[in-house]
Amino acid sequence: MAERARAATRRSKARSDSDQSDSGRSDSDQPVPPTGESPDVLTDYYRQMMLIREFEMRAAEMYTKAKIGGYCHLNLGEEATVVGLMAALRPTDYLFTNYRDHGYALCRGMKPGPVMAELFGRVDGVSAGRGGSMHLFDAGKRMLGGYGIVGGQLPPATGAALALTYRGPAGPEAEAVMCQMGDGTTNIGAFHESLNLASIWHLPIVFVVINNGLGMATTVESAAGEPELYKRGCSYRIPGERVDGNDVVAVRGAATAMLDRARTQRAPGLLEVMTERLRGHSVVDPARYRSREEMQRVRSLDPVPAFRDRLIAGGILDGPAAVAIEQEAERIIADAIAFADASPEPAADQLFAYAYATEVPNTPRAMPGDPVVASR
Ligand SMILES: Cc1ncc(C[n+]2csc(CCOP(=O)(O)OP(=O)(O)O)c2C)c(N)n1
Ligand SMILES: [Mg+2]
Repeated sequence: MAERARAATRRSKARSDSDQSDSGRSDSDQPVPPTGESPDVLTDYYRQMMLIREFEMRAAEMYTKAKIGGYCHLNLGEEATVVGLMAALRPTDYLFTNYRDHGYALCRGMKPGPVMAELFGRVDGVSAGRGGSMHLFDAGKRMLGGYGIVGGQLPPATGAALALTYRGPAGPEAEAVMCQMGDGTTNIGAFHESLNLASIWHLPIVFVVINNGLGMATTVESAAGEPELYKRGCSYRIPGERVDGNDVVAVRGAATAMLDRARTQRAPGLLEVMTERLRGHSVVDPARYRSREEMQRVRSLDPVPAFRDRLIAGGILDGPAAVAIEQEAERIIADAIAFADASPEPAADQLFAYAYATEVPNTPRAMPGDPVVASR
C-alpha cells in the first residue's frame, strides 16, 4: 500500500514537470491526434518517453539521497527529441552525445540497471563505474559516449565518419554517424573545425544541435551571432534544417532524411531540434535565472503529457492503458535502482584500471606514468 502511494506520488511528480494546473494550457487547446504512423509504433514511442521521464525523475531523487555524485544532467523536457532521434538511428549507425546522455543510452537499448549503476559509480555500470552520468558508453550498441567536455564529442565523431568511408562504399545500407550536441556547443572551435572537415571530406555524419534555448544560464540569443543555429552550416555548405523537438514523428522524419543523405551521398547535415529544458542545467541548478512566467510557458509545452493526450484523443490509448505504461516504467526503473544499489563499489586497488594504456602498479608511492617512462 505504501509503495502504491509512493508510486502515485511519483506519477503526479512526473506530471508536476508537465500537466499541472499552471500549465498555461487553455480549454480551447484541444490535443491534435497524431497521423501517419501505426498505433503500435506511437504507443512504443510513448513507452520510451515515459521510461526516460521516470529514469530522470528517479535519478534526480537518487542524487538528493547521495546515491549519485558528481555531475548529473537530465533529459527532462527533451524526451520526444531523444526518442525521435533514436528512432531514426539504425543499430549499425554510430552515436556520439554530450553529457546529457541518459535517454539516448536507454533508447539505444542499453539496460536501465547498468545505466543507473553507472550513475551510482558501481562496477556493474556500463563504464564499470568509472565514467558516471556523463560518460555512458557501449561499443556493442555503437553508443560511443557520453562526453563531459562541451564539444569534445565532435572531433571523434568526425573521425568515426572518416573511418566509415574507408570501411565500405556509400549506399542505402551504409553506416552513418549521428553527433548530438547542445546549442551552446555551436560556439566551440571544434564545432567549426569538425563541420569544415566533414564538408571537404564528404563524411557520412549528421550533426544534431539540441536547442533548448540555454547553455547553462546563457540564452542562445545572447551567445550566438546567428541564433538560427541550423544556418551555421552554411559557411561549410552543409545544409541545415530546424524541427520541432516536441513532435517525435517530425524529429524522426527529419533525422531519417539527413541520415539517408549521409549514407547514400556521403553528405553531412546539420539538424537543429527545438526543445525545452524542464529543470536546471544539472540536478544541482535551481535555475533561478528563469522567471515564473517562463517556467509556466515551458511546462505548458511538456512533451510527455502532450503526447499522451494526443494518443488518447486519437483513440490509440485510453486512460488505463496510459497508466499501465507509466506503471511499467516505474517498475523497470525501480528494478534498475535495486540493481545499482546491489552492485559493489570499484575496489580501491583497481583505481588505475582503465585509466592508462600501459598497466601501472596501484601503489601510493609509484607515479602512474613510471612504466611508460621506463620502457622508452
Ligand atoms: C570546454 C568546456 N567549456 C565549458 C564547460 C562547462 N559547461 C558544461 S555544460 C555547458 C553548457 C553547454 O550548453 P549546451 O551546449 O547548450 O548543452 P545543454 O547543457 O543545454 O544540453 C558548459 C559551459 C565544459 N564542460 N566544457
Ligand atoms: Mg543548451
